[in-house]
Amino acid sequence: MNLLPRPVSYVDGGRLCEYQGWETVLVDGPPGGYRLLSSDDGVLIEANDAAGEMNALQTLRQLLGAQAFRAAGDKPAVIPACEVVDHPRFPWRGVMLDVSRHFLPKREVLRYVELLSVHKLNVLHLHLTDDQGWRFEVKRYPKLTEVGSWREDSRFGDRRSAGMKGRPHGGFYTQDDLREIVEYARARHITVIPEIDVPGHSQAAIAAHPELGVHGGGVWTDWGVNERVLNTDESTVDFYRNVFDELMDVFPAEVIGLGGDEAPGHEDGVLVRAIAEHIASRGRRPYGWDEVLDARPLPSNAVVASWRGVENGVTALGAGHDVVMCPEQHVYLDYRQSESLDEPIPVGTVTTLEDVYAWDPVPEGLTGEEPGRLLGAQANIWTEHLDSARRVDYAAFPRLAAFAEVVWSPAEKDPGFVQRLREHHLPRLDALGVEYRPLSGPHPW
Ligand code: TNX
Repeated sequence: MNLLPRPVSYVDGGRLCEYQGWETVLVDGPPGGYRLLSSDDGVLIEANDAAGEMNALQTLRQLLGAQAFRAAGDKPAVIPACEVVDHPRFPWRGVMLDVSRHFLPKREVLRYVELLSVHKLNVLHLHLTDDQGWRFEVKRYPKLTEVGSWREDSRFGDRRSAGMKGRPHGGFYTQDDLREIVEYARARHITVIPEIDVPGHSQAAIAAHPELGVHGGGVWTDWGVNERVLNTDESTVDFYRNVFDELMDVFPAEVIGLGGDEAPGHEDGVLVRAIAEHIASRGRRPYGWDEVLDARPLPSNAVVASWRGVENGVTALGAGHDVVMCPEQHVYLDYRQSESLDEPIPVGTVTTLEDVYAWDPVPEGLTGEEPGRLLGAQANIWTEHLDSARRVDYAAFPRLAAFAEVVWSPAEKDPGFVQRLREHHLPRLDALGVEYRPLSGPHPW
């Protein structure tokens, strides 16, 4: 079976048939699901909805072979005669991309949207601001990007970049850029969820507008938890209400991220609660890292991302919130892939391809409606040490393929996963030009 993510059922007809296009009909069934039938009569897709058709087309592309992931050719293709019955396990199959620590040009973000689609992932969470860079054009406050989007890349933390001290790094997306990304993703049934991080990780904003902070200071050139956080003056809350209004104009997503993580001195949650209430008052759903539980009572429609293990997610489910699991122990794709000293980016704890694949997003002991409020999971790609698309590729793949199968396929694990990946999926990533980490070991950079 060469399909990845693995479908619910796959029946190989044992023959090949000529491929001459497909026909789609809509039928009832689980969201995102489909049935694909290929025979000498052609390819029939029974899709449960428009997303289901997109998922079926990605499977069809897999049946066409790795060359279908290069340019489209006009020579006749053959595909197996088969029946695929398939639907996703979770509605939220996400990736968080940190475009603040290192800016990724728009074309690379669009490329990532395409890669998500290939893997039947459907949420792209963009971490647009942090201490080290503000990437979202705000028309009302142009200094946020004029000042806040540039810094010296002076402490890389990577022994091989010692010679790069002091090089300028930066960039930002215009609102039109972001609308283009949203539309490109929408066409692939991927929702783009933006995040502006408050009240910690806000030094880039404070560099542009010192009155927002408890201390002044420039765009941060260090990594980690920063003591220079936002203050809770009414003028600061108003400033951010205006920023989030522009954000919600650009991003139609129901879910809007406000960060909330690692903010020393903000344990009372006053600022998070004020922004969460503002987002909810606009008919949207505030979304925060699990520290936002300190800001309770939150609007009841708030969604919580459980990153410090899954326990905070379980607490949030108990408090009635919807939850997305993204524990750092399992799905932080910035973390190193082996103990080898040759890994280019020796950060975090070792998280192998097999570790990602072995993870199950559903903790034991959930009761009542809790399993239904566990929306799914996301893999997080923090980019302190990933300063280019090639480095993001190396960190993300092939672990993201394992993650995609975890959130799509039934909970039972397939002992043949790595072999299937090697034989059938890596050739597709090659065809797509993805610079993944070889299974044989670290890449000699
Ligand atoms: C913790 S996860 C952070 C990020 C870092 C990451 C590094 C989270 C909500 N906060 O600011 O980039 O660790 O792995």
